[in-house]
Amino acid sequence: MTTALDELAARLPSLRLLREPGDLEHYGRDWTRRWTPAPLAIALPANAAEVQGIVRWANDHRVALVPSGGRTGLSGGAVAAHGELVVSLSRMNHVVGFDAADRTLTVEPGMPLEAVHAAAREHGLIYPVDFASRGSCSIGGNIATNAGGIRVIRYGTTREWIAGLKVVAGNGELLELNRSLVKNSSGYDFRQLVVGSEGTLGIVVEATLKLAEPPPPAQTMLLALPSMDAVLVVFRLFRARLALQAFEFFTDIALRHVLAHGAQRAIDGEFPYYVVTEYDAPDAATQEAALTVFGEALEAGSVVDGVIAQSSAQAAALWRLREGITESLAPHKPYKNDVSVRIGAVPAFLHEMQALLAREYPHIEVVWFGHIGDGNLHINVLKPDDLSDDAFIAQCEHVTKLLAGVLKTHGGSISAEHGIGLVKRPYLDSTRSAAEIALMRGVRKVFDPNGILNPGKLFEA
Ligand code: 2HG
Ligand code: ZN
Repeated sequence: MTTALDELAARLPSLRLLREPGDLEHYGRDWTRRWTPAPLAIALPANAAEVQGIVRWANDHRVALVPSGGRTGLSGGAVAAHGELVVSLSRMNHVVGFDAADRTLTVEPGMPLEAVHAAAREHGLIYPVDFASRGSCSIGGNIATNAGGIRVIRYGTTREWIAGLKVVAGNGELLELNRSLVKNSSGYDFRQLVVGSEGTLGIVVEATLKLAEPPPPAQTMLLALPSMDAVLVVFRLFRARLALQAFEFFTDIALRHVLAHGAQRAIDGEFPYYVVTEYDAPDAATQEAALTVFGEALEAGSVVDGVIAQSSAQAAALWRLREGITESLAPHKPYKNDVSVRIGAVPAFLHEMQALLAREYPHIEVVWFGHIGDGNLHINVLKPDDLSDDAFIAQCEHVTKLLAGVLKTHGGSISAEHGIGLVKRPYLDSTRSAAEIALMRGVRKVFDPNGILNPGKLFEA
């Protein structure tokens, strides 16, 4: 009997297909680790024509597709647990071109973020979106989730750096979105609709990225702080007086895990909160200004200790305290919340959220960290050894429902930068109105009439 997969192989004879159990396991999951991978097979297209062929085949046979990048996602957006064909873009990982006049870099979607950074630097420019999984995540996945990271405070999210996209829509059409134009007032901007669509509208086969001038030389500072209120006070002070590139906070519990994972302590003593901040400091005057601001914070009691990196190796060691958190928590099977509110709403939201977490997780370790300058907090709840996986997730989902309610009253979002995927799907309506969700579903129907692209992600299939 000829299977649908045999027919795909016959249609696209040079398409690489993997069917070994080890490959199904590897490509069927992302960093969530909650679902058991069970894809039909893995396709590794080499070009846009093969992607188009796969999408047309999937429509003919009504086979669901899961677009797949570096699978570093934290919301289950790249999980294939129901016989889907995983479309891994990992072989489409080349630079297509650089345009000096436009200051754009055109790349294939499977390129790791770190390789994009390196390619931009070859031209004396930067691609400024950056975060800890840079070595493993892919630019296509960054686009699918509108990834943010540690420099949003200066540069914004992925969305702001996309000049144009080539996308194979769910109906098999190859779309060239925005043609990398700076100005284009000709109707709906489908490029921006695809950014953050989590693989439910189309598969990105090429992206033209905007590049920027490198920032001035920076200094990296680690601060120890007495309270969450102090973190907010210091943020306001530093933002007013320094040209911030990053302002990231974490708690003592996060620090304990990173240190246990091999990072080096940079400040002696125990403090409840820490901040890693980076700011432009190209000359003696700006470095002096930073010291003055630090001194003022110290005198006011909003900072208790601090250290300024004296070399790039020291700066990297300070960054490791922040960037190593996710990896250090992974063995504890964390349940992750990734929430945001407007910067102005942070203090009120924090107080309500702190009370909620203390009440609902009395005997459970909860680790906070994140991009406080963007109004974005990561809350990782660690599974106690004596609780089963299912009981733990049930408890976390109960609390997330309450948290979603708090977010709704503060006008926030249940997913700041990780995407909705499978994990946040039940809470989408805390961030989007019923009218918006209905429109989202309608848009999906137009792009993907048969619902073959990443069904079940974002909303129920
Ligand atoms: C980060 O900011 C990432 O490091 C991961 O968004 C956050 O592990 C997390 O919850
Ligand atoms: Zn983050």
